[in-house]
Amino acid sequence: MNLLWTLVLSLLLAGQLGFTLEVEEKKAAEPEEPVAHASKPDDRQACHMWMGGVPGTPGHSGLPGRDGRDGKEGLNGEKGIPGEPGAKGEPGDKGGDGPQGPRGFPGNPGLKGDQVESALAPRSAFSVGLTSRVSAANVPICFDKLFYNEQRHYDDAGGKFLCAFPGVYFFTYHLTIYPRDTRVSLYRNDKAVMFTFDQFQENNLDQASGSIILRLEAGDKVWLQVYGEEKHGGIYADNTNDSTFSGFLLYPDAPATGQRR
Ligand SMILES: *[C@@H]1O[C@H](CO)[C@@H](O)[C@H](O)[C@H]1NC(C)=O
Ligand SMILES: [Ca+2]
Repeated sequence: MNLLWTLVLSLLLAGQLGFTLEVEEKKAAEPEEPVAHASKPDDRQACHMWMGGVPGTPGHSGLPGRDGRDGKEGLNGEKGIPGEPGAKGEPGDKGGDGPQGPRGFPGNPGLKGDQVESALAPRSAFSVGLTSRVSAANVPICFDKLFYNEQRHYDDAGGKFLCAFPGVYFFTYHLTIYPRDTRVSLYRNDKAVMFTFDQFQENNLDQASGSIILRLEAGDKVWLQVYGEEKHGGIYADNTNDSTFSGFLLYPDAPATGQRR
């Protein structure tokens, strides 16, 4: 290969040399031509005069050269146009619970409560009467006409008042007496504590009455009954003549009140 290249180059060099010599001869032969022409040979003219050789076949491509050295770092370019905002991202996961905050200040005092003592105070009262005459002795008189018995502390079937709240109680009775003498007692737990006696006047109507204040314990019982013989039972009642028995809690004992506060 090298040999071939050397041959080609030699041929070209020889051609050039011949051409130069030819020009020198022309100069001498034609001195009237401008000098400028002499220094710059006319190729076309030369081609006309020369018998050019057959162009050589193009050489094969050489091997690729080695990579050049890295160039110097260029200057910073101009600042680019800001890009458009990206799409909104999806919400992230919920975070965990934070630490407990500090203790708050004490609140303001509450408003004063309503007066409820009267609503919570124990209540006990009854007022009853007879619907018919009573003559049986030594048994509780059963008052079956109820004027008031809201707490049902008076047992209208047994005729006895049952104390629910310990305290001081007031009892009173107003009896119509007809047609015989009457002895009546107020009992507390199977013991007569008060006696009333009426002597009946012929062709008349009598009244017998009594009142008492007693301290009672829860469970105590109070009632009226005729004492003595049946002939002493003249407690009377009809549509227009009543015989009544009433009682109520005057005031409860302090402990009972305290329990309900
Ligand atoms: C009861 O009282 C009325 C008057 O209101 C009288 O007419 C009647 O006779 C009385 N009952 C008895 C048994 O006396
Ligand atoms: Ca009398």
